[in-house]
Parts: sequence; structure tokens; C-alpha cells
Amino acid sequence: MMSLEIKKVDKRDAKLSMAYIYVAFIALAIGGLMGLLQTLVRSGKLQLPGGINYYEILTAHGVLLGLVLTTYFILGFQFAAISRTAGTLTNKARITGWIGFFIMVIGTISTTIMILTNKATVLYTFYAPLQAHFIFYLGLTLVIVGSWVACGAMIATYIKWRKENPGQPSPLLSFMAVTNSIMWIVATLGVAGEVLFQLIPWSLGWVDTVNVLVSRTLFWYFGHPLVYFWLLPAYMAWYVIIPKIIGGKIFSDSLARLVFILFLLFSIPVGFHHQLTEPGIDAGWKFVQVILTFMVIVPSLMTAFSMFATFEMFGRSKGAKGLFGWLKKLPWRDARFLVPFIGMVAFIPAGAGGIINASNQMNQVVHNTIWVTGHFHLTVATTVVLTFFGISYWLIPHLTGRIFTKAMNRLAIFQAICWTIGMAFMSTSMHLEGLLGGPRRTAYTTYGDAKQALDWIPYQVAQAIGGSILFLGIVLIIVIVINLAFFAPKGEQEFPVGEVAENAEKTPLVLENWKIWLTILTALILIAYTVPFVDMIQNAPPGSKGFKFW
Ligand code: HAS
Repeated sequence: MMSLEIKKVDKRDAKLSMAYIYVAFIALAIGGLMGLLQTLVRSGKLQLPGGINYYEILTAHGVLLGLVLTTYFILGFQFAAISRTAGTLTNKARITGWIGFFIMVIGTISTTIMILTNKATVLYTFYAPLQAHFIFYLGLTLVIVGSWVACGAMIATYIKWRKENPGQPSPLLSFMAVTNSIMWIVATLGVAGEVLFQLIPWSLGWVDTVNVLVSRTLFWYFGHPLVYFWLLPAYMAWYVIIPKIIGGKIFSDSLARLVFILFLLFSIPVGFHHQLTEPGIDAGWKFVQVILTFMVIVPSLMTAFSMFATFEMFGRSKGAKGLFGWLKKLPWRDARFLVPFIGMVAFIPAGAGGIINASNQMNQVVHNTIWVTGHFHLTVATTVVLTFFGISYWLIPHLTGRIFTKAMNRLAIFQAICWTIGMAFMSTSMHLEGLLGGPRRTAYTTYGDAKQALDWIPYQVAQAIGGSILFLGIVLIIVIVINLAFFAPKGEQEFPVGEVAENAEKTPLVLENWKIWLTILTALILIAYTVPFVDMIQNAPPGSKGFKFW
């Protein structure tokens, strides 16, 4: 029985999605305020009141924006995408989604309380030997377990659709959401292992040492796929929703699915590229993982090609002439298109920066400098977050039964201009200061009056200017979200889902043969990690005990 295409997300599923999205934007508001304070402190213009520890607000900023905002928004968006394209969730799946939500919320609140009471000033990567209160680690574990429960509900809905439609490729948006969920589950096994078997026993005093190299390796086994867990929902919008918004077609269903499969395969066995300067890891294995890192660049380059093709195909269909005539045909006054498009453009320098990061010799120049901070403020804080804002402009009114008004559209465009200007100041000056050796994760005050630090001050002032403009952008997006959720006029806002171009190739079913892809993924992970990981344990530093995790 072919499932009829659903045009509107079921009200009960909409409530579930919005619950996740509300938490995401609360995290944005709190985490964004922390970011503003950080840039003001680093410019030397602000002393935090009441002896607030700079690294406490830095931890709050990273956890709330890097982990909470992203994970909650993504799960909320994916639930809506699956309900819209694979069909309304069953009661069981929806209850499971709510269980996952409440487990995550309990974890988020506990973690946040530990951070804001200075009991978990360990930054968002919580690197040992920095130690937090065990409730911080327990809270993070709940967030991860809750997200697994939520992903389980999505995967169950996808499996139900596949059973009801044998021999049919699944709806593209659902396939993408499920691929991202599977990648998230496989990647979070690493950080779950680190927290459960190392950091919680250590923070409870059950063991008195921790194998730092093992803990960092388990974190970065998770940490790089984490960035693609953020990126892929943005790609979901670029591939499937933007073509509908501009009035065009999806360039190729199978190319889009292949891109997601390539991310699934190559985003996990690459964590050593965050550890290139780390001793204790054989250079040969670092080399293997850098090669795999360069493999994971390919699906992004394929995405660039596909987006240009989508735009050009649409422009030509409207009579565009000349090499770039199609640019004129794009809906520049529609924030639902313009805001994600700015994210795409930002991803060109952002991705180039990533390639520099991954190039071993150049990584020696930029590692642990504020260049890296500039990189991820372009990737996640611009490409991904601006796309999330662009999604919100139609998704929130769709889910709450309201419309995206002309006034909010204008405000959304102004917000994106603020974001672009603020980020241009902040990220550019971070990249430049990083090339001058300016370290990341340091408050201005720790520089003292060292001569070299004085060279960095102009860049930090530029970061404070950029950070202040960005904070205005955060205030604006919160105003827009509150308006769209609670005050915009009632009405029908479309959940745009693109159709595939007529001349696109038929989608090969092998792209949904999960046995093949999960087998290759497991093989790649074992090839990339088994030998170096065993080496780290066998040659653990003196004093380690037991599994030499400690
Ligand atoms: Fe990264 C560090 C390498 C992508 C986020 N990255 C980080 C950290 C974060 C982060 C948070 O190899 C810091 C972690 C920490 O706290 O220490 N990154 C890469 C590489 C890529 C990459 C090779 N990163 C991302 C994405 C992120 C992200 C995406 C978030 C969403 N990154 C690294 C490395 C480090 C690192 C090292 C460690 C550095 C160190 O030493 O600590 C690649 O995926 C990039 C591929 C992308 C491209 C660009 C393709 C362009 C596209 C847009 C086209 C535009 C169109 C619009 C079509 C090659 C797809 C039309 C345009 C017109 C003009 C018309």
C-alpha cells in the first residue's frame, strides 16, 4: 500500500517537535549571552562581576550552543521531517519521542546547574585531567541516552514505512534524517564509553587516575562526526527544501543519498585529525585518518556542485542567460532562501579552513590557536545556525498553525545581515589572530602585558565588535521565534518538500541496503582505530590500572 503524501505535520507530532525546538532557542539565548561576555572580557574592556570565572561562561557557551542548541533543534526538525514525509508517528513512537525528550531535559538541567555553579568548568570538550562534578557527566550521559531513545522512534517510523512500501526508495527527507540518526548513535558510543568507564568513576573517586590519551581519543571518535551531525540537517534543507522554496527541482535524489552515505562512512574514523599534535599516537595512524578526513571532504564538494546545479537548472527554466544569469532569478527577498544561502556561501571559506586544519603541516600552525575558533564560528555558528534559522521561518509557523508574515520576513533578513556583519568581524579577526599565534580558550587577562599579547589586542577588539553585533542578531532571532510561535496570525504555512527533477536518474535501492553500509562503516572504524587504541592501552603510562582506562 503506497503511503499517501502527508502535506501537514500531525498536531501531536508538531507538539513533540516544538518541545525540542523551544529548548534549543532557550539554550541559544543563554549561551549567546555568554558569548557576548567572552568577547568583551577578551577585548580587555570588561571584568566579569562577582568574580565569575571566565572559563565557567566559556563552558556554558560551548555546551549550550555546541551541544544543546544543535542536538535539540536537529531532533525537533527530524521528527517533523519524518512525520511530514514518512507519515504520522504511531502512538508508541511518539511516546518514545517524549520519553527521550524528558530524559534529555533532566540531563540538560543537571549539567547546566553544575556549570553555572562553577562545579563543571571543563569547557564543552570536558578534557581530562580537568575534572567536573560527577553530576555533570551523569547529565551529559542522560542527554545522549535520551537522544538515542528519540532517534529510535525515528528509525522505527522509517522501518514501518519501508515495510509498508516494499521495493520503494524511502522519502528522501526521512532517509536523510535516519542516516543522520544512525551516524549520531554510532558516534556517541565513543563519548558514552569515555564518560561511563572513565570520567564518572574518576569523578566519584572510585579510581584516582584517568588515561587522558584514551579519553581524548574516545571524545574525538565522537567529536568529528558531531560536526556532521550538525551539518547534515542543514544539507537536508539545502537538498530537499530550498529547491521547493525557489520553485525549482531536486537535482538528483541518488546523489543526495550517496552524499549522506559517504558522510556516514567517512565522518567517524577521522578523529585523530583533532589530535595531530598529540604524542602517544603513531604518525602512521594519524596519516591514515587524515586520508580518511580528505575523503569526507568529497561529499561536501558534491553538495556544492549539486547546489549550483539546482540553482542553475531553476534559473535556466526561467530563461536565465549567460554564465551567472541564474543568480538574478533566485528569490533574494525571501528569508527562507536568503538566510540558508548566506550559510552556504560562508561554508566556502569555512570548508577551506577545514582543509587547512586537516593538512598535517598546516595544523601545526593553527592547532590550539583562535584560528580554530574562527573556523567553527563559520561552520557551525554560521553555515549550520543560519540554515537552522532559515528552517525555523517556515517550520515553527507550520507546527504552531501560524504564518510567516512579511514583517517577520523583513526582520529575518535584517537579522541575517547583522549575523553576517558580526561574524565577518569576529571570525575573520579570529582567523588572523590565530595565524599570529593567538591561543584559543584563554581570557584576555591571562595574557598579562606580554609584548606579543599587545599585538593581538586589535583583533580582540574586532571580536568584541563582531560579538556585540552577533548578540543583536541573537536578540532579533529570539524575537522572531517568539512571534512565530505565539503571536503571528493563524494560518497555513507550507512545509516545503521538493520534487526530484524529471530527468534525474532512478534511485538505486542499494543506497538503502543498511547491511552493506553498516558493515563498511564498522570495517572502516576497526581499521582506523583498533591498532592505535590497543597501543594506547598496552603502553599506558605508569600507574594505570585495570583496563588501563584509568
Ligand atoms: Fe572542522 C575543528 C577539519 C568541517 C566544526 N571543526 C573543528 C572544531 C569544530 C568544527 C567545532 O582536520 C573545533 C573542535 C574543538 O573544539 O577543538 N572541518 C574540518 C574539515 C571539514 C570541516 C576537513 N568543521 C566542519 C564543519 C563543522 C566543523 C562542517 C561544523 C558544522 N575541523 C577540522 C580539523 C579540526 C577542526 C582538522 C581540528 C583543528 C585543531 O587542530 O584543533 C570539511 O568537512 C570541510 C569540507 C567543506 C568544503 C566546502 C564545500 C562548500 C560548500 C558550500 C558551497 C556553496 C554554495 C552556495 C553551493 C570543502 C558545500 C552558492 C555559492 C555561491 C557563491 C553562488
